[in-house]
Amino acid sequence: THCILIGAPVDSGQQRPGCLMGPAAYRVARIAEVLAALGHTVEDRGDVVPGALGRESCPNPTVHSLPETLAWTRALADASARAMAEGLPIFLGGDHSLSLGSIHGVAAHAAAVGRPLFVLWLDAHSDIHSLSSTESGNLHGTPLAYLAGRPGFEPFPPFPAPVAEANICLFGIRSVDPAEHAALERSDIIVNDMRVLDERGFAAPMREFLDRVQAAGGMLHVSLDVDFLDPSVAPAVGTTVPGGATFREAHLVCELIHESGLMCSLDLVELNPFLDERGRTARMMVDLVGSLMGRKVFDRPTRAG
Ligand code: DIR
Ligand code: MN
Ligand code: MN
Ligand code: MN
Repeated sequence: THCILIGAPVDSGQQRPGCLMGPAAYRVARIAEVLAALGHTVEDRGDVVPGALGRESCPNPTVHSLPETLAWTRALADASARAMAEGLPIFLGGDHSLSLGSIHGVAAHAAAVGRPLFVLWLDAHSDIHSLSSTESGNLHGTPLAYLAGRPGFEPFPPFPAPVAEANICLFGIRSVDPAEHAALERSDIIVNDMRVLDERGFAAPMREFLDRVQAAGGMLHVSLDVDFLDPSVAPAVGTTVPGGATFREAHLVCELIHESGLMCSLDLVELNPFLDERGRTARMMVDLVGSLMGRKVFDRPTRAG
């Protein structure tokens, strides 16, 4: 596979500084070398630079940094659509608002080639607020509503080819705001929250979803939020939530995705290296990328320290 690394040092979607160091941390954790060692070709396109800021606003006064997030969305959508034509883009975030742009470009490409797009959301949160429903004003909590083509995104460019809600799978969620709960209740989005995964395990629900993508001849975008993981294995994120995926559960999910051969694009989001313990979370994420791209946990060399 031709892997295209795209740095997305976005931090306008939340309010804790540090996410803009994410792309550098992934490079220091040797993401390119890990991919190359698995036999992939790797092209690092450096960091995306957003264009000039506009003066957009919206009626909800809690929403902040809207012009910044719009500038990122436009620039990332562009970079994403171009990369999709040439390989498998891996977006190095940056907070989760980067997915407003990355998936915009992925969806445009999927529509152009006439294949249905499926989205797997590995996260503690459901990120399905609109600009009007968000209470925090943090736009990293909105990309799922945008890509589903839901209303309430007025200053944003219209989403090119909204993803059918039955093609969206939330996996690992355990923190859902009341407005998000209401939105999910009247939707066809597949919700594998932690309660479901505790009862059924991780493998069966993941296989069910991957089988649906396969049966539809679909393309799969994977959006991996650091807080999908339990804070004990991935502390470097601004919004830790206890009770997340363990090391083994997360690698299992990644190996199943790899074995399906369906993944066309990947977001790595919410890493905040300023909160990390000597690069531990960055290395954990790079290890998961290794599993997503063909490494087996049993093949991993033991790592001292
Ligand atoms: C919360 C937290 N639902 C919000 N969201 C996220 O601010 O809307 N935290 N995505 O990572
Ligand atoms: Mn942003
Ligand atoms: Mn998220
Ligand atoms: Mn999250």
